[in-house]
Amino acid sequence: MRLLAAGLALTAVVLLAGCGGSAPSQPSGSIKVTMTEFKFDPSTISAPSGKVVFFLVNTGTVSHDMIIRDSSGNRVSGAASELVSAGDSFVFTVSNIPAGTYAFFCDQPGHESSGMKGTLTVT
Ligand SMILES: [Cu+2]
Repeated sequence: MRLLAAGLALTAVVLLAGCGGSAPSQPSGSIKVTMTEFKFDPSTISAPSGKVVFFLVNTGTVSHDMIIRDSSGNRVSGAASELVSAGDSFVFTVSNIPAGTYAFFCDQPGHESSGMKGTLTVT
């Protein structure tokens, strides 16, 4: 009985480890953006208005995110990604963005001022 419990616990650990390693693959039609310390690549992005899907890939060593601001400096509603851990990727969908010029940046302390920002042109 004790052996069975140990076996089940081991199975659970293996299953959890398997889950942690499954990063999403890039959705078709998405815009791949690589995040490192401290930049986005590319930092100049163009996209058609409406639904825009970013595929964020963090190849750095600390967590990063991506927030979109309009030309007035206000954050665009629904345009903030989750925090993406080092080595992880995240599918960041902005459901309805109007044409215009936007800025994007990483909201982690000090990252934007260190250069982690870019320009998004929506046409
Ligand atoms: Cu960052």
